[in-house]
Amino acid sequence: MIMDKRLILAMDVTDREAAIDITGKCAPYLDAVKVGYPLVLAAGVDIISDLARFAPVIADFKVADIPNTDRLILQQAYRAGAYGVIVHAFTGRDSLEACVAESLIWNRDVFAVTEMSHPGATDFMVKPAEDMARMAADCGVTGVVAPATRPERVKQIRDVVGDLLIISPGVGAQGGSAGDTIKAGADYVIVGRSIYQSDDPAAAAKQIADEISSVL
Ligand code: OMP
Repeated sequence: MIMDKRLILAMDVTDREAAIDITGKCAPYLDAVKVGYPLVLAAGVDIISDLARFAPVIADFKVADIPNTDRLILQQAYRAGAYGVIVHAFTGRDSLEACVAESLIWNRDVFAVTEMSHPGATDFMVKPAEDMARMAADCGVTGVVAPATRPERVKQIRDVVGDLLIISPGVGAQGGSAGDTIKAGADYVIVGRSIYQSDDPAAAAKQIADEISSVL
């Protein structure tokens, strides 16, 4: 990924044509587009290569299984054209190592979730988040996912992962601010609803990209 706009679109609309249309319109303001279960289950896995025409695709499959199953899932995601895959870290070192090994075979990216952005993440994920981030860095992931809803946690996770990429969801609809998240040390913010539910998604994407460039 070329770090330019520092913005990743979370494309969670479930209509194939709308997903393609919105991504195409927003593409000038994005570094990547993230697709997950909502869109892939609705539109089929080919949506990954369809969207890859506009921007590198991160497959958000939150992979969380035994090493062999993880490896098989990543194989299919990369084969479908994903540039990166999001996996969970809580499954432990052997699972994460299997994901990194598969990413290296394909020369693609893999991102590990540390602490999630929603309120419920504070039930179980806050305490081990820094240990998970440390383990993920040790295993050689491309980057980690950290919460834009808690910029102070982005900062703490930055201290743990050093130069690793941090991608941060939770901007806009979940209450986080793009500028604060970048200032806290994230490399990219991930934004979904604030862009794709807007009457003018391209203008919304541009506004966030402008906000980010104003704090750089
Ligand atoms: P909006 O809340 O609509 O901007 O979308 C956020 C996107 O980021 C969705 O696709 C979520 O599934 C995803 N996400 C989070 O919101 N929080 C997390 O902690 C992790 C993710 C993710 O892995 O992308």
